[in-house]
Amino acid sequence: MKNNLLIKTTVLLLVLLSAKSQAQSYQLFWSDEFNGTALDENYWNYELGNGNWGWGTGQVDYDTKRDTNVHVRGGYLTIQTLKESNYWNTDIYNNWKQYSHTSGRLNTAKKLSFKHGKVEMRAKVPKGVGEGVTLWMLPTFDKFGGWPRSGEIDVLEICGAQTTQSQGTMHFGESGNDQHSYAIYKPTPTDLTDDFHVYGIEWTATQLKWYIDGNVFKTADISVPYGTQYYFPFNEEFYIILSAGVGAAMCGKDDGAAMMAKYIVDYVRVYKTADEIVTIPAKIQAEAFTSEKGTQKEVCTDADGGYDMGQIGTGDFLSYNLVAQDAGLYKATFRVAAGTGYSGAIKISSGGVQLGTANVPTTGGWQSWQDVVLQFTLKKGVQNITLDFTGQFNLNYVNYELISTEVQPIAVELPKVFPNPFSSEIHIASQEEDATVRVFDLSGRIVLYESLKKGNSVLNTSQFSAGVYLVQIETESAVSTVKLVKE
Ligand SMILES: [Ca+2]
Ligand SMILES: [Ca+2]
Repeated sequence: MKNNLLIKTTVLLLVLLSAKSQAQSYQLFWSDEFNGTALDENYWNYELGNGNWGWGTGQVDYDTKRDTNVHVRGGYLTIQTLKESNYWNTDIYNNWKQYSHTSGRLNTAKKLSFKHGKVEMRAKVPKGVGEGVTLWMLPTFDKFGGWPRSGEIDVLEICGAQTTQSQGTMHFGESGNDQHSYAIYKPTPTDLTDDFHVYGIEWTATQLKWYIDGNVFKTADISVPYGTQYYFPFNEEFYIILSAGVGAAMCGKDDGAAMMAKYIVDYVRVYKTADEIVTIPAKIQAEAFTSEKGTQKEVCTDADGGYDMGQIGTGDFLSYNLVAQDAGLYKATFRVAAGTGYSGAIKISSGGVQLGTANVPTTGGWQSWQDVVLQFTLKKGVQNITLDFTGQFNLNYVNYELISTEVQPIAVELPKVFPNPFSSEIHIASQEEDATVRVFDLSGRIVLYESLKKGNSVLNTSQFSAGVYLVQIETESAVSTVKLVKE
């Protein structure tokens, strides 16, 4: 008995210790405390209108960005549903006036996507027949196809007529054959509208866990197939949606009472485990992506060894969820290789904003590595970096260096340099007004120096001897270097 108790105690202690160390390993990845005076559109998008059949749920409200429907004040985000008295007039330029209700709907698509972590929102939800408020998540890239194939995670769904409960759900399955699994939390006798509560989800590679005020009410193992046929699509990037509305099939019609319901959000926070938060400046290996399309990891024989991402083709992409420690001007060095006759380009964007395009030259071999450089500014904090590819080449890593914490204008498209190999001429197509070109031979000697105007320029290279040259083009916003071969 005594030994048994000791074992039980030890096991319990180990469980507690491991739970504690897990809890401790989370760090804040991103948060909006709503302390400003306007919605932070670096991370939030307004979704306007009524969507297709009331955003797919039968909601009757028109979502606007009017201050009366969505505002940030006094440390809170408020989304307010309003019953409109003067709707259905003929003012086609104010579309919301054709709807009986207005409300708000926000998402973080392309701006704050992430894979795994904890999402927590402290909010006070509204009462009101027909009202419905949600915090939910959709996949950024629909990797497995349209809804519900690529999944949906509903952190909270609360109907204004039934505010003693919240529902947590996950959707997956086949088109036209939605599979879902849900649980309802009833903090009886508490009415959720009485006070603020913390609504959260913990999301790992193997598990989804829903909780309110720390009370877990649903746990789903997403590491095994659901039933005998459905694989869970949740190991990809998702983004957050916050919405309030009226008349969704789930919450019913409004009862005619004047609606002044307020969905008041104190904060939304995203935590990740320390090892899943990747900060820049740093060298980011191509294979450390969070989502990808069409590429394949392969052994790399470049100086740093490891792996590269190969099989890159037009339309493919790699995405990374990084955190910039400072705002400022960054230099990105893309380590690329392209076999003879192959080349391409990398369009880099962050938060949906295009930062620039780096041209990838032929390097003469799929493991013959070269640097291609691009400069651009980044804001401080979470970066949803996407590398969109054209052409065919391999990528080993991207080295992000902070050049200056002074904010610079965002780079425009880099000049194009061709052909490669060249003989008596090099052509340069530049989108910027003033640029200088320096051509170096392999000993580092400048063999040509010219200023360029916007448009197409031709450099006479007939006097160059055969061999390898570096063509460096400096514009106001960027310095790019490509390696060319004279035949
Ligand atoms: Ca707040
Ligand atoms: Ca690599």
